Amino acid sequence: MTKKVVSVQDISCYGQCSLTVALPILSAMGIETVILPSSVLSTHTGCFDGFTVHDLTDEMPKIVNHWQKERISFDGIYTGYIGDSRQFETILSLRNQLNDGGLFIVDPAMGDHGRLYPALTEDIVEGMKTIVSKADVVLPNITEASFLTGYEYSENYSKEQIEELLQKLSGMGPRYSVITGVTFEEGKIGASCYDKETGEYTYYFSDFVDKVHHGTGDIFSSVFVGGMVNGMSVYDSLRKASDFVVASIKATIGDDSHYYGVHFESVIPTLFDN
Ligand code: PXL
Repeated sequence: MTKKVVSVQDISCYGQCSLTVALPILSAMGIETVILPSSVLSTHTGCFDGFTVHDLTDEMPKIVNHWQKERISFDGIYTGYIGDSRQFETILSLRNQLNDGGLFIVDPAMGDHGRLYPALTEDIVEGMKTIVSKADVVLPNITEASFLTGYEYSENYSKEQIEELLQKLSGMGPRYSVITGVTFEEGKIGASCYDKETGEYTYYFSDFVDKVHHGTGDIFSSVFVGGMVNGMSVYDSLRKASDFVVASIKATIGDDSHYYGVHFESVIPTLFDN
């Protein structure tokens, strides 16, 4: 049966992140993808000045209420960038529409390199904690994990510190805590997962290629969500997501005009295989 996932995040019209990457990726993985846009921006806020923002906080509960009346339900709820803290309540009410065995997956897309994204404030961190506490899966990078847990941010975490951070996240609620952008040795980067039900840590590392690219967190999360909702193992979901990000970055090398995202389109066919 085709799985159905609703993704709650902004539409950055230009810039290859959030819904404009989640939609094609989840669809390519055979998942019916429903969207609940949280805002519409002219571009993402990562490397453009003067971006416009149209907030959709008031529209979101109306959309969810209509879906509730229509008895529409989901196999997954996947949240990303949230620009207004009033939206967390709507997300929690949407959670009632999750099918049995469905996954509530929170990518707390709030920042990178130790800082919050420019348009975000502390109340987003506080609100994000409320939905993380109800999530099955949380998918932060190291910056976001530090904001959520109160850990001091550092570029260099030891394996023990990452595992402590994973434990802290799982103590907030989720069964699966995944931290992305983890590196313990030069030239390798990957993701780590702690499953608090089995007590198991899972790692997947790839070669670090080129430089840090914007939008790769959203691409990783979209593929990981697709894998988990389709019933793949944690390891295979980490592998598929990491390999897809690396292939997308490789497809972008040499195109300096593409500073704001990665060319993931040409590697979409690799999503069709396990
Ligand atoms: O990629 C995360 C993201 C999503 N949405 C918006 C952003 C960013 C990162 O900068 O600005 C609007």
